[in-house]
Amino acid sequence: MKEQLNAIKAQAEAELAKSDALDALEALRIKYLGKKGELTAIMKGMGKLPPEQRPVIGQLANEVRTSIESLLEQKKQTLSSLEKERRLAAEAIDINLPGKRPVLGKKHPLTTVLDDLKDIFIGMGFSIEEGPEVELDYYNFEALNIPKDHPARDTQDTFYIDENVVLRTQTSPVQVRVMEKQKPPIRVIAPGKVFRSDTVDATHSPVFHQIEGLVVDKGITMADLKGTLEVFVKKLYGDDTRLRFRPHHFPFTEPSAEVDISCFGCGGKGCRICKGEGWIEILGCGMVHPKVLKNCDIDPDIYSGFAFGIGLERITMFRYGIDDLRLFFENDIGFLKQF
Ligand code: 2NM
Repeated sequence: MKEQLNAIKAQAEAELAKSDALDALEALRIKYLGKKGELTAIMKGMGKLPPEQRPVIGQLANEVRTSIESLLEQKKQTLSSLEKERRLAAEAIDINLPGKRPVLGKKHPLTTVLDDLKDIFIGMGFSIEEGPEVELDYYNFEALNIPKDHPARDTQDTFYIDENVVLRTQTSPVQVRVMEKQKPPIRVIAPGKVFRSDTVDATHSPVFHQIEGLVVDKGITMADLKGTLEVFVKKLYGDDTRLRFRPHHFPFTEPSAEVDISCFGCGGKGCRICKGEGWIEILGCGMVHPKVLKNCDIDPDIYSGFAFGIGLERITMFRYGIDDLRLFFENDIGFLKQF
């Protein structure tokens, strides 16, 4: 029996040494140590031994068992770590490969210019106000001293939702809402989309953007209007830019003016950009009409104010030398990538 046990030990050692996978290892464990295994069979046969041999063989059998167990455990550790290394090698990521660059979008040119404009006016103490694009007739027209028979109300010019609701044709209704809820001093700009029933061409679109400004306080004069616009224009187009105020008419301001700036293309000599004029029209403005103040419950005998309106597409076209307004709305990546 002693020889048998030693033979089992030697055989187990040899087979374990050759074993190279975890499932093969498990098969060996069953073969030698399992219930029907070779060692178990010997242990079971111990009862037939003469009594004096039993402890000797018993001890040897236990030693063989322990030795095989510890060999199995060692081998299991080795194979597990080999397997882990193999898996790590197979799953390895080559960090030398160039990554995929995320495609970064860009600001739309209209947004860039609007952001510049906001910065300039915020720097002068203005705050930014927004309001509804679908607006009551009252705020879009009536409160702004544009009566029922005014040509601006023609269905040719305005998108009507119903008799009392329109798509706003300017952002002045935002100013009216501000004057209703907030008493002077008021210093706000209202940027946003406006809508007119126009046919699309290089300089017209039924949807475009305006920035309107409003200042109301005691003692506000045309000089404040001119000073504010001069600072704004010089910050946007450069310190050499000159301004020219031409008398004009708006129903909501009195007096009213249109403002031209000296052409940034030629400095005033006349060129293709200014069509030989030397001047370029960039905005409309005026002193808020007393009736408009009264409509908002602001006393025109105590307070006065100025307002102005700037077309965002127009000043953006001048800034970048864009000659067709439709480019802003076509989402042509080739166009948008240039800014
Ligand atoms: C313009 C030109 C002149 C204007 C007037 C007002 C309000 F609400 F205070 F009466 N807001 N904006 C205004 C004045 C707008 O756009 C060319």
